Amino acid sequence: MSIIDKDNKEKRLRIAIQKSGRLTDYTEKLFKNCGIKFNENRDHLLAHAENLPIDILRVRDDDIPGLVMDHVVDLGIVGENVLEETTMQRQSDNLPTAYKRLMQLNYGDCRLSIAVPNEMEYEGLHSLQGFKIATTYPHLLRRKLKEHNVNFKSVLLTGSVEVAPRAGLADAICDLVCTGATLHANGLKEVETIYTSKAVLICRDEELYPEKQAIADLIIPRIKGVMAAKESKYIMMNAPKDKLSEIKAILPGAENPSIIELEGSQDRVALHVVSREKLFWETMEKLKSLGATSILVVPIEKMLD
Ligand code: PRT
Ligand code: ZN
Repeated sequence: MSIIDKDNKEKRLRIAIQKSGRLTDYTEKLFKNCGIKFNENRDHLLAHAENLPIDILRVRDDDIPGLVMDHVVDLGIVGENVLEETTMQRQSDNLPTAYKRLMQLNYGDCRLSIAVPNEMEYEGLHSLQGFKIATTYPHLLRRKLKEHNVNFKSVLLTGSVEVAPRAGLADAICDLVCTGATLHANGLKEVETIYTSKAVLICRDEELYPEKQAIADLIIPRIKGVMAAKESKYIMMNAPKDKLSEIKAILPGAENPSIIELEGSQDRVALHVVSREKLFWETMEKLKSLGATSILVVPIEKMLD
């Protein structure tokens, strides 16, 4: 019997996530915050959620788009870079490429960039004419260079791309960058960003069985709620009544703050507000200069509008 039997196939929502890598901790934390309880042992390919009809399939990130496009799983979380590259690869292989993009998530940020040795004089994409470029993303690279009529040869590497120029395998590389430290450590400089990426939640492009749709309808708003909460803060302070309008004007997203009387005080009140934007130190300092005291900025765990 397959690890996923027929009954499960129709009734339990299947979600593919990265087994072990840069997206895994964030994804597992997201699921926990959404109230999905599951076995955290990453050696288990399939984890059944304990409290909801959800099965989590742990796989390599590169396999996630195909699992969704082939309808093996219902939802998947993957980097946009992998999704886009795999889509183009599958198009050239005449494989199905349909999927629904449900939402971008707020982790997995990176960019796909071209980098060349530090000593090279780089004057624009035409400087790459005739180059050998090592990459794991040949389709994204080709799409960009084709737009600029640059001919090149791609050298496909699935790991350690950054050592290719030094090893004499290529003249330049096209790889994911986050802080830039890896490029720096390998004597390379970033010269062009060709794609920016975050993790995304995708769904198979087909109607789900009603039981599964009901679970999806339950957890998708929860995921949105966790995302929104992460960006939001609960701000509290005590403030002079005669400065309230000035204070409200500088508070991000403070259209409807709660104003609460302070016992024993005629001229000061407490102000509470949910802000969907970041509150910068500079704003807090301005609030203080307007007479606000006890300014507290508290993270929000969950939010349902
Ligand atoms: O085993 P599996 O195939 O599942 O994992 P993987 O090794 O292919 O992927 P993994 O875990 O490295 O990355 C998963 C996803 O995280 C990527 O597809 C991106 O969407 C996203 N992501 C975010 C990154 C980075 N940041 C990142 N910095 N993926 C890779 N890197 C690598 C990059 O390739 C380079 O080697 O980190 C290095 C550069 O980092 P900096 O900080 O030195 O610039
Ligand atoms: Zn991978």
